Amino acid sequence: MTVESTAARTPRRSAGSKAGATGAKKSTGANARKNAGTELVQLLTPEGKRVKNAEYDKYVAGITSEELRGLYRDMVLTRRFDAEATALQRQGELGLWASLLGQEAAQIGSGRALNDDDYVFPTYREHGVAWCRGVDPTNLLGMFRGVNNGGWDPNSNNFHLYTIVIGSQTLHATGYAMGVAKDGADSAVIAYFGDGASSQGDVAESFTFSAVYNAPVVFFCQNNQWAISEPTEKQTRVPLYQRAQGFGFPGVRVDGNDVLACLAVTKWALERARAGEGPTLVEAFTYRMGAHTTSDDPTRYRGDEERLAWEAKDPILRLRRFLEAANHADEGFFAELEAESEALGKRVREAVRAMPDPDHFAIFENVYADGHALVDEERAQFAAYQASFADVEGV
Ligand SMILES: Cc1ncc(C[n+]2csc(CCOP(=O)(O)OP(=O)(O)O)c2C)c(N)n1
Ligand SMILES: [Mg+2]
Repeated sequence: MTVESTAARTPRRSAGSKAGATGAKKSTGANARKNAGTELVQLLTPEGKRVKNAEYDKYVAGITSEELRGLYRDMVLTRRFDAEATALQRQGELGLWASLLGQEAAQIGSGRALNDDDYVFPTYREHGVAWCRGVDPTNLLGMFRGVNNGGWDPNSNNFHLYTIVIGSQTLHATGYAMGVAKDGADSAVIAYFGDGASSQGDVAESFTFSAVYNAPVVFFCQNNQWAISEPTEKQTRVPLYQRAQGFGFPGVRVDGNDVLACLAVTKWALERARAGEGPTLVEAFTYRMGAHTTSDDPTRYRGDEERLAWEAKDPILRLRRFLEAANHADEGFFAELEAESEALGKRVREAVRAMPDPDHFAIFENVYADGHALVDEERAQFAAYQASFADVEGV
């Protein structure tokens, strides 16, 4: 992250100027404090019924049928891609996969709230956000196949590389956001992390710095109830969104399986950031429907009842119910989407199988701008190691 990379952005609006792309009135600090007491922001019930919300309705007030269908399409295609990646791992085509199953609304809702010049710092599970940023899904798979160390250029889509070191991307996001503010740029930054990551020192440090420096960053915590096999009760004695209060900025808990609520709350938080009002913590209350990764077996530590209860709150099903009941989509739309999903699965499968193996020595490139004795030594050791296989084959 260079300071130059943020310098070209448009000038920052002053805190007193008119807020945000939606034209909605910006929230005041008093509103923010009021929100901190809200238990769960929900705009769509699990049955797909639209419920009114005095604070957040305005952020989705003008949404069209086409945009609603777009959110549905995003969630369905993301789920299809994710299912394909899980299958590819089972077939030995990927080394590992971290499924987002169940978290589609949290990711698509927040992802679609972003402007193009906002910057995203993801974990390793943000496949839906990547989709919203226009990162080709096949590019997400190279690292999981072990053929590259990333798979996309972060600056092409303002979507940073996946980060496996839990919580560390919140520090990167905070530093980047401080740079954005210093540049006077009119954009915001969003950092994704999990309930387990909330226990990391890096996250606490990010909260402190972003609050004190009024950094334009949204901390988007997907509380999917589990950190591998540890339940959220092992991370915190208070609801996670309430942590923000102690750092001096607002926190909100949103129904993470409600794509409309996630869109609205994230828009609100991003507008606060753009208007110079500093950080916000959004806790998207959701559920990891699958295993932590394909290396995990959740039947070892949680029962079926919990999963079944969350299945009834499925994010895709609830939007479908709403679309059908309110005549936003017809059968033709759902049938076309089904065909598009299958085509995506096929494209992903073929792309993964066609990925070339990397040059074994590429890992030694770009470590230093000029050569380095230690890297040269390691390269030579590695060459000898590779050659030892050739000997075995020759026997
Ligand atoms: C610093 C660090 N410690 C431990 C791990 C091992 N680890 C990988 S994922 C994970 C749990 C993360 O849980 P959470 O933050 O809730 O995110 P989720 O996987 O549920 O999306 C842990 C402990 C790691 N990758 N990095
Ligand atoms: Mg978690």
